[in-house]
Amino acid sequence: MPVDFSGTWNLISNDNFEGYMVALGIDFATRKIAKMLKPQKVIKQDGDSFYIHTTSTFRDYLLQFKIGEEFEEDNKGLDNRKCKSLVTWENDKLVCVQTGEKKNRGWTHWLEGDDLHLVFTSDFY
Ligand code: VL7
Repeated sequence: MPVDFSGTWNLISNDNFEGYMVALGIDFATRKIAKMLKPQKVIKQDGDSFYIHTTSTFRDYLLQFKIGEEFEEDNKGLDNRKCKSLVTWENDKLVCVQTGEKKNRGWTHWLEGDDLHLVFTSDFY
């Protein structure tokens, strides 16, 4: 059985989200608001097609992609830097590489028990 990320997910913790936002150069005021948020994610997985809608009281972000197909991402309302993104499977993990100004930028999603995990990476410089 392949992994299925479909569902509605609510944030329960955001360890060092602050550090990631600092690495992206998000200003102090925005960081203070952003780290208090409890965003909700609605994920729809249909074969290799994904729809990931993250909503919060402050900002929303919609991501749609197909596994193995590179796409332009604008990160609108986040750090607003454009990048080229590619999502692939690494075993049961969903791994995104975001090529652009920030080196080693990307994220990984995986399931563990009843929880959805998400780790972001980015170099500071
Ligand atoms: C959220 C990281 C932080 C600026 C606002 C925060 C608004 C609610 O998790 C996300 O999607 C994953 C896929 O699940 C990767 O695309 C979207 C990323 C927030 C950047 C920058 C803080 C301002 C949070 C949208």
